[in-house]
Amino acid sequence: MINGSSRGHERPRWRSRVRQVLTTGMVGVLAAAGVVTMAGPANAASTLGAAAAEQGRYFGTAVAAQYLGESGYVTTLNREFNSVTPENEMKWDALEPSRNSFNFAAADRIVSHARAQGMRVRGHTLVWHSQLPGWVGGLGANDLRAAMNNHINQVMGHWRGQIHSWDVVNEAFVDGNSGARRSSPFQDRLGDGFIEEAFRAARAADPNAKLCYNDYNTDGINAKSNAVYNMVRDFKARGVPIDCVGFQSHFNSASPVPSDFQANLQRFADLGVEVQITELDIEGSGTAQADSYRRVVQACLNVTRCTGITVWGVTDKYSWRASGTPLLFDGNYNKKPAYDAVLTALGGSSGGNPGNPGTGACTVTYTETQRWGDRFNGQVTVRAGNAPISGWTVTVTVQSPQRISATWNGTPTWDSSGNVMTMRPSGNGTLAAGASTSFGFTVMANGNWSAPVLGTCTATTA
Ligand code: 9MR
Repeated sequence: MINGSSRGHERPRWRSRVRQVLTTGMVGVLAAAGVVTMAGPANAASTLGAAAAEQGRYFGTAVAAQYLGESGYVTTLNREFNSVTPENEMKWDALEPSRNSFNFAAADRIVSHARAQGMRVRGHTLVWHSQLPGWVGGLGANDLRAAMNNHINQVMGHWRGQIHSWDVVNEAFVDGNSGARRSSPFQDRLGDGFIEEAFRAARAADPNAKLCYNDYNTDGINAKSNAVYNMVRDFKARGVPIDCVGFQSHFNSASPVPSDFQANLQRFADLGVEVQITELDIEGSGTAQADSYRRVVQACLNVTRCTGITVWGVTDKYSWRASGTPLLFDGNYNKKPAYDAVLTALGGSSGGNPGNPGTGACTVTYTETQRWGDRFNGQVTVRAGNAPISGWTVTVTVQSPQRISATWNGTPTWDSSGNVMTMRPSGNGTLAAGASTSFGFTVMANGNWSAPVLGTCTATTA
């Protein structure tokens, strides 16, 4: 039996009808009346790539060719991701170690693997001050211009038609408050115009690839992102070919997800370019890390032109942050709380790890069970881990102007914004090891059909 409870001032007249539908199974009647019935638990996307695809996005990872022989790595890569970025194999030092002598082998292995799996490829990166072979820095202006254009032509030509987006120019601005260009052979010899020149050469070399400018510490609104913004606005005004801006999104405690992350993505999108989150990783662990990941995913989903997210590696053990744990899978390819947060934010639903979580823990999965013209019903399933629990707490966050207007099978409390509902059991919260229970709620969409965001399940033990 469903225990209805609703927010006092918003008790909806139709709530009893929802209860009736749920208790008497009149879904067919609603469907005949033109009501959309959403996928049930069995159909919810259970991988990052599939869940992102249902949101019209891709979900990618950086890949290093040397791990393609490791079964845990490849299994996880193939199962979860539908876009890859070669982590180092398409950089100048890897591809053109001496002038006009190209070595595509390692990058080709990644591209072949991706294409065989139906994954997209992001090209990274054509013109960058780092991982640049010494010979480039020794060239005079005319030679350097010729070498840059040749590098772009040869590299893009090699994979023409196979790369969905290219980071044409990477990290060309300094950190800090000046908004100035970073010193590099390109900047120092060719001046500010090198970026525009690179983009024009890139458009000619592979007209179907999206051409991106990519940088870090540009994730919030600050002097550096303002400088990039002004450049992109100028490019758009003058018809310089640029299609996308990449936000690397390397976060840690000193550089957390900025509060204006979404606003920053949106202002770039409003210039008429795609925005992509290109190298996401977030230092930390547990709930705090999961919450940060969730915010990043939600920000992307809230920006129509945010077309995809790439995390900077499959597993913590191969992260460029040598002693860090910034990714979605641990060193044994177990899904971390951050994984569950991302999948849930994408509207997917995880089967969880067999044998995981451990003693005293619980997991949550979300499913949209029904949709009407103005609202949808969500169901959250709470499952105990390997040990019994005596109670549980889960937060459900909706995006304003969405409102939760009814709940059942749980006792809700609310934060002051009214967007965050904390749900606890309505009666005895005991769950045996591996057992599950569900609660439900109705969200008035008010035009926003984003899935609510679940917090990590917190268990209490007797
Ligand atoms: O993850 C990459 C690491 O393996 C390399 O040693 C490093 C060398 O510069 O580059 C790392 O990737 C960087 C990316 O290409 C550009 N943005 C910053 C990334 C992390 O440093």
